[in-house]
Amino acid sequence: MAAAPGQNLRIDPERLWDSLMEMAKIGPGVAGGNNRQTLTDADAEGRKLFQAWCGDAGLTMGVDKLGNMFMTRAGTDPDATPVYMGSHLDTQPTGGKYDGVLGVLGGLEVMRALNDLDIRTRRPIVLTNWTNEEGTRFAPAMLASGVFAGVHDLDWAYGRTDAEGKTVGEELERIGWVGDEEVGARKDAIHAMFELHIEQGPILEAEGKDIGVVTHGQGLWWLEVTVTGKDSHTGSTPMPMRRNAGLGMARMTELVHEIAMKHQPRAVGAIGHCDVHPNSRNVIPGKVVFTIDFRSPDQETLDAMKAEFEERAPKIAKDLGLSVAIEVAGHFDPVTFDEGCVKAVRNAAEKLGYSHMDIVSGAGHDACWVNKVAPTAMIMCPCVDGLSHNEAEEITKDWARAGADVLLHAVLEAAEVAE
Ligand code: HGY
Ligand code: MN
Ligand code: MN
Repeated sequence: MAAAPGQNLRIDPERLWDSLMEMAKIGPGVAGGNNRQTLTDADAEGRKLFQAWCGDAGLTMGVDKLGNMFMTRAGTDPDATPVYMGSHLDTQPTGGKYDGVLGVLGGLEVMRALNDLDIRTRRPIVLTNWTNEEGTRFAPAMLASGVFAGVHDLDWAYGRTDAEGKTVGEELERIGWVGDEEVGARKDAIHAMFELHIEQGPILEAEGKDIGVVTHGQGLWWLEVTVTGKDSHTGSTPMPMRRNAGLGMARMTELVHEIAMKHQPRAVGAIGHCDVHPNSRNVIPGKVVFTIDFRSPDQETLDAMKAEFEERAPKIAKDLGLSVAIEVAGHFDPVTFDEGCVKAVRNAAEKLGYSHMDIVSGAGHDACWVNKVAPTAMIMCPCVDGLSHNEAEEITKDWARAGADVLLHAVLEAAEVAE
Protein backbone atom coordinates (compact mmCIF):
# COMPACT_ATOMS: atom_id res chain seq x y z
CA MET A 1 0.00 0.00 0.00
CA ALA A 2 1.47 3.39 -0.99
CA ALA A 3 2.54 5.53 1.94
CA ALA A 4 0.15 8.35 2.80
CA PRO A 5 1.61 11.78 1.98
CA GLY A 6 4.51 12.33 4.33
CA GLN A 7 4.03 9.00 6.08
CA ASN A 8 7.57 7.98 5.25
CA LEU A 9 9.06 11.18 6.70
CA ARG A 10 10.89 9.90 9.76
CA ILE A 11 13.67 10.98 12.10
CA ASP A 12 16.97 9.11 12.43
CA PRO A 13 16.58 7.00 15.61
CA GLU A 14 20.25 6.01 15.84
CA ARG A 15 21.39 9.66 15.71
CA LEU A 16 18.80 10.62 18.34
CA TRP A 17 19.92 7.79 20.61
CA ASP A 18 23.61 8.70 20.17
CA SER A 19 22.85 12.31 21.16
CA LEU A 20 20.91 11.17 24.24
CA MET A 21 23.83 8.98 25.32
CA GLU A 22 26.35 11.78 24.61
CA MET A 23 24.38 14.27 26.72
CA ALA A 24 24.04 11.65 29.48
CA LYS A 25 27.84 11.72 29.93
CA ILE A 26 27.55 15.30 31.25
CA GLY A 27 26.73 15.53 34.95
CA PRO A 28 26.71 11.75 35.50
CA GLY A 29 24.94 10.35 38.55
CA VAL A 30 26.35 7.57 40.73
CA ALA A 31 24.05 4.80 39.44
CA GLY A 32 23.86 5.27 35.67
CA GLY A 33 21.59 8.33 35.60
CA ASN A 34 22.30 12.04 35.80
CA ASN A 35 22.92 14.76 38.36
CA ARG A 36 22.92 17.84 36.06
CA GLN A 37 21.12 20.26 38.36
CA THR A 38 20.19 23.68 37.07
CA LEU A 39 22.87 26.42 36.94
CA THR A 40 25.67 24.07 38.00
CA ASP A 41 28.86 23.65 35.96
CA ALA A 42 27.36 20.45 34.57
CA ASP A 43 24.31 22.38 33.38
CA ALA A 44 26.63 24.91 31.73
CA GLU A 45 28.50 22.07 29.98
CA GLY A 46 25.25 20.54 28.77
CA ARG A 47 24.09 23.92 27.45
CA LYS A 48 27.37 24.33 25.56
CA LEU A 49 27.09 20.92 23.92
CA PHE A 50 23.45 21.64 22.96
CA GLN A 51 24.50 25.03 21.56
CA ALA A 52 27.27 23.41 19.46
CA TRP A 53 24.90 20.77 18.06
CA CYS A 54 22.34 23.45 17.19
CA GLY A 55 25.04 25.49 15.45
CA ASP A 56 25.98 22.41 13.39
CA ALA A 57 22.31 22.12 12.41
CA GLY A 58 22.31 25.71 11.17
CA LEU A 59 20.05 27.06 13.95
CA THR A 60 20.46 30.59 15.28
CA MET A 61 20.42 31.11 19.06
CA GLY A 62 18.61 33.64 21.23
CA VAL A 63 18.93 33.63 25.05
CA ASP A 64 16.77 35.53 27.51
CA LYS A 65 17.60 36.99 30.93
CA LEU A 66 16.83 33.70 32.68
CA GLY A 67 19.02 31.65 30.34
CA ASN A 68 16.13 30.15 28.36
CA MET A 69 17.71 29.07 25.05
CA PHE A 70 15.78 29.55 21.78
CA MET A 71 17.20 27.85 18.67
CA THR A 72 15.56 28.97 15.43
CA ARG A 73 15.30 27.24 12.04
CA ALA A 74 14.23 29.92 9.53
CA GLY A 75 10.96 29.56 7.64
CA THR A 76 10.31 30.74 4.06
CA ASP A 77 8.02 33.43 5.51
CA PRO A 78 10.08 35.31 8.12
CA ASP A 79 6.98 37.23 9.24
CA ALA A 80 5.04 34.06 10.05
CA THR A 81 4.59 33.32 13.77
CA PRO A 82 6.94 30.46 14.69
CA VAL A 83 6.11 26.95 15.92
CA TYR A 84 7.92 26.03 19.16
CA MET A 85 9.19 22.70 20.54
CA GLY A 86 11.28 22.09 23.60
CA SER A 87 11.69 20.92 27.18
CA HIS A 88 14.57 21.01 29.71
CA LEU A 89 18.17 19.75 30.10
CA ASP A 90 18.39 20.16 33.89
CA THR A 91 17.90 17.02 35.98
CA GLN A 92 17.05 15.89 39.49
CA PRO A 93 20.04 15.08 41.76
CA THR A 94 19.27 11.40 41.17
CA GLY A 95 17.66 11.94 37.79
CA GLY A 96 17.35 9.85 34.67
CA LYS A 97 18.88 10.34 31.22
CA TYR A 98 15.57 11.13 29.46
CA ASP A 99 13.37 13.35 31.70
CA GLY A 100 13.32 16.64 29.77
CA VAL A 101 16.33 15.68 27.66
CA LEU A 102 14.24 13.60 25.26
CA GLY A 103 12.12 16.67 24.50
CA VAL A 104 15.11 18.89 23.81
CA LEU A 105 17.17 16.38 21.81
CA GLY A 106 14.05 14.96 20.15
CA GLY A 107 13.41 18.50 18.93
CA LEU A 108 17.00 18.76 17.73
CA GLU A 109 16.53 15.49 15.84
CA VAL A 110 13.45 16.98 14.17
CA MET A 111 15.58 19.92 13.00
CA ARG A 112 18.31 17.58 11.75
CA ALA A 113 15.75 15.40 9.92
CA LEU A 114 14.22 18.45 8.21
CA ASN A 115 17.72 19.41 7.05
CA ASP A 116 18.38 15.87 5.74
CA LEU A 117 15.01 15.77 3.97
CA ASP A 118 15.62 19.28 2.65
CA ILE A 119 12.18 20.33 3.82
CA ARG A 120 11.47 24.04 4.19
CA THR A 121 8.53 25.18 6.27
CA ARG A 122 6.60 28.40 5.87
CA ARG A 123 6.78 29.16 9.58
CA PRO A 124 10.07 29.37 11.47
CA ILE A 125 10.55 26.55 14.01
CA VAL A 126 12.07 27.29 17.44
CA LEU A 127 13.57 24.71 19.82
CA THR A 128 13.75 25.70 23.50
CA ASN A 129 15.76 24.59 26.51
CA TRP A 130 13.93 26.00 29.57
CA THR A 131 16.00 26.94 32.64
CA ASN A 132 15.23 25.20 35.97
CA GLU A 133 12.28 23.02 35.06
CA GLU A 134 12.92 20.64 37.96
CA GLY A 135 12.71 23.09 40.85
CA THR A 136 14.87 20.78 42.93
CA ARG A 137 17.78 23.17 43.55
CA PHE A 138 15.68 26.35 43.29
CA ALA A 139 11.94 26.05 44.02
CA PRO A 140 9.46 26.19 42.38
CA ALA A 141 9.52 23.81 39.44
CA MET A 142 9.11 25.29 35.94
CA LEU A 143 10.52 28.56 37.30
CA ALA A 144 11.77 30.10 34.02
CA SER A 145 8.82 29.06 31.87
CA GLY A 146 6.64 30.50 34.65
CA VAL A 147 8.36 33.88 34.36
CA PHE A 148 8.13 33.59 30.54
CA ALA A 149 4.34 33.06 30.82
CA GLY A 150 3.99 36.00 33.20
CA VAL A 151 3.13 33.86 36.24
CA HIS A 152 6.28 34.77 38.24
CA ASP A 153 8.20 38.05 38.43
CA LEU A 154 11.78 38.08 37.08
CA ASP A 155 13.34 39.64 40.19
CA TRP A 156 11.52 37.16 42.42
CA ALA A 157 12.97 34.36 40.28
CA TYR A 158 16.48 35.86 40.48
CA GLY A 159 16.18 35.86 44.26
CA ARG A 160 15.26 32.19 44.70
CA THR A 161 17.92 30.51 46.83
CA ASP A 162 19.33 26.99 47.05
CA ALA A 163 20.21 25.09 50.25
CA GLU A 164 23.56 26.93 50.41
CA GLY A 165 21.93 30.36 50.07
CA LYS A 166 23.11 30.92 46.48
CA THR A 167 20.58 32.74 44.29
CA VAL A 168 19.36 32.01 40.76
CA GLY A 169 20.70 35.40 39.64
CA GLU A 170 24.20 34.80 41.02
CA GLU A 171 24.46 31.27 39.64
CA LEU A 172 23.13 32.23 36.20
CA GLU A 173 25.76 35.02 36.10
CA ARG A 174 28.48 32.65 37.29
CA ILE A 175 27.87 30.10 34.51
CA GLY A 176 27.62 32.91 31.94
CA TRP A 177 24.08 32.30 30.70
CA VAL A 178 22.34 35.62 31.33
CA GLY A 179 21.00 36.47 27.86
CA ASP A 180 19.86 39.82 26.49
CA GLU A 181 16.25 39.02 25.55
CA GLU A 182 13.51 40.11 27.93
CA VAL A 183 11.92 37.00 29.49
CA GLY A 184 8.57 36.52 27.80
CA ALA A 185 9.24 38.92 24.91
CA ARG A 186 8.39 36.01 22.61
CA LYS A 187 5.23 34.91 24.37
CA ASP A 188 2.80 36.77 22.09
CA ALA A 189 4.40 35.32 18.97
CA ILE A 190 3.98 31.58 19.32
CA HIS A 191 1.75 29.86 16.74
CA ALA A 192 1.86 26.53 18.60
CA MET A 193 4.13 24.72 21.05
CA PHE A 194 4.72 20.96 21.35
CA GLU A 195 6.65 19.31 24.19
CA LEU A 196 7.85 15.71 23.85
CA HIS A 197 8.40 14.07 27.26
CA ILE A 198 8.60 10.61 28.82
CA GLU A 199 5.41 9.73 30.72
CA GLN A 200 7.17 9.27 34.08
CA GLY A 201 4.33 6.92 35.02
CA PRO A 202 3.27 3.30 34.22
CA ILE A 203 0.15 3.75 32.07
CA LEU A 204 1.47 3.72 28.46
CA GLU A 205 3.75 0.72 29.03
CA ALA A 206 0.97 -1.17 30.85
CA GLU A 207 -1.49 -0.43 28.03
CA GLY A 208 1.10 -1.32 25.36
CA LYS A 209 0.88 2.09 23.71
CA ASP A 210 3.75 3.85 21.94
CA ILE A 211 2.36 7.37 22.24
CA GLY A 212 0.46 9.34 24.90
CA VAL A 213 -1.70 12.13 23.46
CA VAL A 214 -1.68 14.46 26.46
CA THR A 215 -5.05 16.19 26.83
CA HIS A 216 -4.64 17.48 30.40
CA GLY A 217 -2.08 17.91 33.18
CA GLN A 218 -2.48 17.56 36.97
CA GLY A 219 -2.43 20.67 39.10
CA LEU A 220 -0.01 20.99 42.04
CA TRP A 221 0.43 22.56 45.47
CA TRP A 222 3.91 22.63 47.06
CA LEU A 223 3.50 23.64 50.73
CA GLU A 224 6.64 24.43 52.71
CA VAL A 225 5.95 23.59 56.36
CA THR A 226 8.08 24.73 59.31
CA VAL A 227 7.43 22.91 62.60
CA THR A 228 9.09 24.46 65.65
CA GLY A 229 9.64 22.82 69.07
CA LYS A 230 12.73 22.92 71.27
CA ASP A 231 16.19 21.43 70.90
CA SER A 232 16.95 19.30 73.97
CA HIS A 233 18.92 16.28 75.07
CA THR A 234 17.63 12.94 73.72
CA GLY A 235 18.85 11.19 76.86
CA SER A 236 18.07 13.38 79.83
CA THR A 237 14.84 15.12 78.74
CA PRO A 238 11.80 13.29 80.20
CA MET A 239 9.26 12.33 77.49
CA PRO A 240 6.43 14.60 78.80
CA MET A 241 8.78 17.59 78.64
CA ARG A 242 9.79 17.14 75.02
CA ARG A 243 8.78 19.48 72.19
CA ASN A 244 9.81 17.21 69.38
CA ALA A 245 9.47 18.84 65.94
CA GLY A 246 10.48 15.53 64.36
CA LEU A 247 7.44 13.82 65.89
CA GLY A 248 5.29 16.66 64.55
CA MET A 249 6.61 16.05 61.05
CA ALA A 250 6.04 12.30 61.35
CA ARG A 251 2.37 12.83 62.25
CA MET A 252 1.94 15.41 59.48
CA THR A 253 3.49 12.97 57.01
CA GLU A 254 0.82 10.45 58.00
CA LEU A 255 -1.80 13.20 57.57
CA VAL A 256 -0.61 14.00 54.01
CA HIS A 257 -0.91 10.32 53.08
CA GLU A 258 -4.35 10.00 54.70
CA ILE A 259 -5.65 13.07 52.83
CA ALA A 260 -4.38 11.83 49.43
CA MET A 261 -5.79 8.32 50.02
CA LYS A 262 -9.18 9.84 50.84
CA HIS A 263 -9.36 11.27 47.29
CA GLN A 264 -8.27 8.20 45.33
CA PRO A 265 -7.83 7.55 42.46
CA ARG A 266 -7.46 11.17 41.32
CA ALA A 267 -5.03 12.51 43.90
CA VAL A 268 -1.46 12.06 45.11
CA GLY A 269 0.44 13.43 48.09
CA ALA A 270 3.92 12.98 49.54
CA ILE A 271 6.83 14.75 51.22
CA GLY A 272 10.07 14.53 49.24
CA HIS A 273 12.20 17.17 50.95
CA CYS A 274 12.92 17.70 54.64
CA ASP A 275 15.56 19.45 56.73
CA VAL A 276 15.90 18.45 60.39
CA HIS A 277 17.59 20.96 62.74
CA PRO A 278 20.09 20.56 64.26
CA ASN A 279 20.12 17.05 62.75
CA SER A 280 22.30 15.69 65.54
CA ARG A 281 21.92 12.13 66.81
CA ASN A 282 21.47 13.14 70.44
CA VAL A 283 19.41 16.32 70.09
CA ILE A 284 15.62 16.30 69.92
CA PRO A 285 14.91 18.35 66.76
CA GLY A 286 13.72 21.84 67.65
CA LYS A 287 12.83 22.63 64.03
CA VAL A 288 11.90 20.68 60.92
CA VAL A 289 11.25 22.21 57.48
CA PHE A 290 9.60 20.03 54.82
CA THR A 291 7.74 20.40 51.50
CA ILE A 292 4.41 18.70 50.75
CA ASP A 293 3.61 17.85 47.12
CA PHE A 294 -0.19 17.52 46.57
CA ARG A 295 -1.47 16.91 42.99
CA SER A 296 -4.77 16.19 41.27
CA PRO A 297 -6.29 16.67 37.80
CA ASP A 298 -9.40 18.09 39.57
CA GLN A 299 -9.25 21.66 40.82
CA GLU A 300 -11.70 20.95 43.64
CA THR A 301 -9.80 17.92 44.92
CA LEU A 302 -6.49 19.74 44.69
CA ASP A 303 -7.73 22.69 46.76
CA ALA A 304 -9.60 20.45 49.23
CA MET A 305 -6.38 18.57 50.03
CA LYS A 306 -4.52 21.82 50.73
CA ALA A 307 -7.39 23.16 52.87
CA GLU A 308 -7.66 19.98 54.94
CA PHE A 309 -3.95 19.95 55.71
CA GLU A 310 -4.02 23.66 56.66
CA GLU A 311 -6.94 22.98 58.95
CA ARG A 312 -5.61 19.84 60.72
CA ALA A 313 -1.85 20.46 60.97
CA PRO A 314 -2.14 23.19 63.68
CA LYS A 315 -4.03 20.73 65.93
CA ILE A 316 -1.23 18.15 65.59
CA ALA A 317 1.27 20.86 66.48
CA LYS A 318 -0.75 22.08 69.49
CA ASP A 319 -1.13 18.55 70.92
CA LEU A 320 2.67 18.24 70.87
CA GLY A 321 3.46 21.72 72.18
CA LEU A 322 4.81 22.81 68.79
CA SER A 323 4.09 25.66 66.40
CA VAL A 324 3.60 25.27 62.65
CA ALA A 325 3.91 27.71 59.74
CA ILE A 326 2.68 26.81 56.23
CA GLU A 327 3.83 28.71 53.09
CA VAL A 328 3.05 28.08 49.42
CA ALA A 329 6.29 27.11 47.66
CA GLY A 330 4.75 26.27 44.27
CA HIS A 331 1.37 26.07 42.56
CA PHE A 332 -0.33 25.59 39.24
CA ASP A 333 -3.92 24.72 38.42
CA PRO A 334 -4.87 21.60 36.41
CA VAL A 335 -4.15 22.18 32.72
CA THR A 336 -6.33 21.57 29.63
CA PHE A 337 -4.15 21.56 26.52
CA ASP A 338 -5.17 23.15 23.21
CA GLU A 339 -7.60 20.98 21.24
CA GLY A 340 -6.10 21.88 17.87
CA CYS A 341 -2.59 20.97 19.00
CA VAL A 342 -3.81 17.79 20.69
CA LYS A 343 -5.50 16.84 17.39
CA ALA A 344 -2.24 17.46 15.49
CA VAL A 345 -0.48 15.05 17.86
CA ARG A 346 -3.22 12.42 17.47
CA ASN A 347 -3.21 12.84 13.64
CA ALA A 348 0.55 12.39 13.57
CA ALA A 349 0.41 9.18 15.61
CA GLU A 350 -2.42 7.87 13.38
CA LYS A 351 -0.60 8.71 10.14
CA LEU A 352 2.61 7.07 11.35
CA GLY A 353 0.80 3.98 12.55
CA TYR A 354 1.85 4.31 16.19
CA SER A 355 -0.48 2.93 18.87
CA HIS A 356 -1.69 5.79 21.04
CA MET A 357 -4.09 6.78 23.80
CA ASP A 358 -5.22 9.99 25.45
CA ILE A 359 -3.54 10.57 28.79
CA VAL A 360 -3.38 13.09 31.65
CA SER A 361 0.15 14.14 32.61
CA GLY A 362 0.93 13.23 36.23
CA ALA A 363 4.05 15.40 36.25
CA GLY A 364 4.29 19.13 35.70
CA HIS A 365 6.06 20.44 32.59
CA ASP A 366 7.10 23.74 31.01
CA ALA A 367 4.27 23.17 28.52
CA CYS A 368 1.84 23.67 31.44
CA TRP A 369 2.93 27.30 31.70
CA VAL A 370 3.40 27.93 27.96
CA ASN A 371 -0.19 26.70 27.56
CA LYS A 372 -1.28 29.90 29.31
CA VAL A 373 0.10 32.08 26.51
CA ALA A 374 -0.01 29.92 23.37
CA PRO A 375 -1.80 26.86 21.91
CA THR A 376 0.17 23.97 23.42
CA ALA A 377 0.12 20.18 23.59
CA MET A 378 2.40 17.37 24.72
CA ILE A 379 3.51 14.06 23.27
CA MET A 380 4.48 11.29 25.67
CA CYS A 381 6.36 8.05 25.25
CA PRO A 382 6.40 5.20 27.80
CA CYS A 383 9.21 4.63 30.28
CA VAL A 384 10.22 1.27 31.74
CA ASP A 385 8.11 0.35 34.81
CA GLY A 386 6.87 3.96 34.76
CA LEU A 387 10.00 4.88 36.73
CA SER A 388 11.36 8.45 36.69
CA HIS A 389 13.16 10.83 39.07
CA ASN A 390 15.36 7.78 39.63
CA GLU A 391 18.75 7.06 38.05
CA ALA A 392 17.36 3.76 36.73
CA GLU A 393 14.89 5.64 34.46
CA GLU A 394 14.87 3.85 31.08
CA ILE A 395 13.15 4.04 27.69
CA THR A 396 13.61 1.99 24.53
CA LYS A 397 15.07 3.29 21.27
CA ASP A 398 11.75 2.52 19.59
CA TRP A 399 9.80 4.61 22.10
CA ALA A 400 12.24 7.51 21.55
CA ARG A 401 11.84 7.10 17.77
CA ALA A 402 8.04 7.05 17.97
CA GLY A 403 7.94 10.17 20.13
CA ALA A 404 10.30 12.13 17.87
CA ASP A 405 8.52 10.96 14.69
CA VAL A 406 5.20 12.20 16.09
CA LEU A 407 6.85 15.47 17.13
CA LEU A 408 8.20 15.85 13.55
CA HIS A 409 4.75 15.43 12.01
CA ALA A 410 2.85 17.52 14.57
CA VAL A 411 5.33 20.36 14.06
CA LEU A 412 5.17 19.99 10.25
CA GLU A 413 1.36 20.19 10.36
CA ALA A 414 1.61 23.44 12.36
CA ALA A 415 4.60 24.96 10.53
CA GLU A 416 3.28 24.08 7.01
CA VAL A 417 5.63 22.53 4.48
CA ALA A 418 6.58 25.27 1.99
CA GLU A 419 5.86 24.52 -1.67
O1 HGY B 1 7.63 18.12 39.57
C1 HGY B 1 7.36 17.84 38.40
O2 HGY B 1 6.27 17.39 38.09
C2 HGY B 1 8.38 18.02 37.31
O3 HGY B 1 9.07 16.80 37.18
N1 HGY B 1 9.29 19.08 37.59
MN1 MN C 1 10.66 16.87 33.08
MN1 MN D 1 11.48 15.92 36.29
